[in-house]
Amino acid sequence: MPTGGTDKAYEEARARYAEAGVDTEAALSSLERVPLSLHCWQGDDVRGFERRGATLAGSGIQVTGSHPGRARSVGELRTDLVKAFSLIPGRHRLNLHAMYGEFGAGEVDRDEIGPEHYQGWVEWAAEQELGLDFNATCFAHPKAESGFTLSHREKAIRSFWVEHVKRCREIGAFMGRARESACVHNLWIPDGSKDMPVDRFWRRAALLEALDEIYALRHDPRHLRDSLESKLFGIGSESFVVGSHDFYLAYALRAGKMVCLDLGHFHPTESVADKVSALLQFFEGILLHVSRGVRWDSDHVVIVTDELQELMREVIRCRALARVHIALDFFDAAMSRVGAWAIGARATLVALLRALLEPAKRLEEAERAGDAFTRLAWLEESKALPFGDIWDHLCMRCEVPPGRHWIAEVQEYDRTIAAERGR
Ligand code: RNT
Ligand code: ZN
Repeated sequence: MPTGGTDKAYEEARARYAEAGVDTEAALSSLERVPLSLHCWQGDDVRGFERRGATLAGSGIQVTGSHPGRARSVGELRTDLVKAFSLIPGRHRLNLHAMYGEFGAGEVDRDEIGPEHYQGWVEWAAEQELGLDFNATCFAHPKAESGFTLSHREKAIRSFWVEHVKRCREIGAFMGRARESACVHNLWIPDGSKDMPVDRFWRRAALLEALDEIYALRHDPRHLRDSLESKLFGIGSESFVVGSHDFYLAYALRAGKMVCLDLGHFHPTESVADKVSALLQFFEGILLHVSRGVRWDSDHVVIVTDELQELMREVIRCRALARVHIALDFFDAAMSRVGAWAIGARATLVALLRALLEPAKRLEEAERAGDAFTRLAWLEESKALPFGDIWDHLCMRCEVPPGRHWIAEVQEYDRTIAAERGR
């Protein structure tokens, strides 16, 4: 193992934090227990393993870039995931989409899938000691190309998607039972339109009816937790999205479900961080899709932005680590797929660790005393604490490359993969 941070550097950093009233050991052991749900779809540019082959037409999402080496089979995807996990400190989860089942030689349509198609993933996850999360795939399918699924005008198409999502919940429950860890099943649908519709009401009534049908079957919460993901707009759904934040917020509260907050799905000046303390007054749990919006794209590779930092601070300040499920959601075909996973997951953990290392006591005391100067001064002062040495120590404790060493590992892996797989 290459050395980036040394024990001496850690001890010095630990003393600096202690002067600010921060216990770095406590922060590290909290962080080590946080599972991130790593999204399988970064590994193959959201293509999946269906025979038909997916196109993202009508889905409102798009993958751009032509860097070689995307995973073309379940075997390649697993190899890449093992590499990615070896670069991310801690024990994590894998987030699968329905289109990533193992369907054998024949064509299995979305309304025909069952637990048997995910048995291989469950076995692999057991070997790798990973929890599993799951998502219905209501896009990249001929019956989704109009841009509508659960709120489609035709009853037969709505029923097709209702059946798909019901089966996905059943598969999720199967995964949760098998892995003895509740599977989060998240539902995102692309439904929306490019131009202003005149009948928004009908679409939302249709979606409501479909959701009631989907969630009529209650699964054991020890196996399955449901969440619903809203969006503000997508490519081709600029004027209207059926599943808006208001719609799902009201639905989830009534139905006892979670909402999923995707960082790329809100107005650019709207603070997702600010929603955490509001929603946790009413919801037992929430799901985060950690992503990065840039202009019209909601899925750039995650980096440590102020927005991400603020979100993680709120999770920690609300003492809500046990109630907030943290999943990643981005896709980029312009760089090493494994490298993108590593950047995004490490950035999320960096933001979390920084939040855990906040001089919380000093800040809270100052705030309670009405001392605005001391509060702001400590927020600024904490920026200069030697964070890098604590992070490196964590990486070494978890036996993943610290410092800059992970970059060379990705470069080396990428060269080998590119040579083997090509474009
Ligand atoms: C799309 C949503 C959704 C997808 C994945 C593939 O805007 O964010 O979560 O990215 O389901
Ligand atoms: Zn998302």
